[in-house]
Amino acid sequence: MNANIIARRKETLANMCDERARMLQDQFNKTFAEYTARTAFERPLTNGVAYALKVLHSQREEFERQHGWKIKKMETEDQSPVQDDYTPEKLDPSPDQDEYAPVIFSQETVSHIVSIDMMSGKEDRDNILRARASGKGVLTSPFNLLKSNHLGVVLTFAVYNADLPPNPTPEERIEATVGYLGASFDVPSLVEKLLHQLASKQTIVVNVYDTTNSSAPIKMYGLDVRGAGEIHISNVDFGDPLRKHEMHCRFKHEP
Ligand code: WA2
Repeated sequence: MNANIIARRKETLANMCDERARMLQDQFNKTFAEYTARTAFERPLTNGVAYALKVLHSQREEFERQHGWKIKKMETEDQSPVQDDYTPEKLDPSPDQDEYAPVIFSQETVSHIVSIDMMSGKEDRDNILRARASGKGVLTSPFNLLKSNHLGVVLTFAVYNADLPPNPTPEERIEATVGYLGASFDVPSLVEKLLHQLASKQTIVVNVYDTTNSSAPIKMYGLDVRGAGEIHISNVDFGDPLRKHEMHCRFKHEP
């Protein structure tokens, strides 16, 4: 055979193989979306779950070829005020970085984050770095979630390969990391839903704060409360020892 024919055969094989690999991959994504939808009742307070892959810069080209899309950069709030036509296709490709964390699987409810590099958003990035070095579930501070633009938090767990040694050091954890499983929580709607289940809505005013930085608490839920009146503060433990939260309650009417 002449060199031309050999080259053509090689290209045809590559295209056929890529097509089949992508079909299998799409099937897997569909399975993730269906499974997470079916089990959504077990996570009543979450917006949606997604899985992002650890991709080193040296792997980017091969990754993008295999998936048939480019790794996108997350738009910050000022670049994208609430817009309904938000689609990954309209986002810019991520500039070169040492590594990326593109979302490859998602629950339907957060399908708008597929292909976005989660390391390009400050809160998501901090979570990813802390989750993989610690092996613990970690929580972000409250920030405006993509698309909904509601205040929320993200919970992240790192996924490791089988090479993770027993009693690993943070470096060994980082090395053995393959991806990140995360869930987003829309705080206003979840607290609202919860409080509605209690019969006391007319009686008390509830506020929830992130008090991790005690001199600069961040309000996560509730309207500004004017006037004094007796206040009770309850601690709320969301499972990340690095984050502190409080619920502040008051009666609406003085006795
Ligand atoms: N999920 C949903 N909406 C978001 C968001 C997010 N992160 N970040 C900003 N808006 C796949 O930690 C890995 C989910 C990130 C996980």
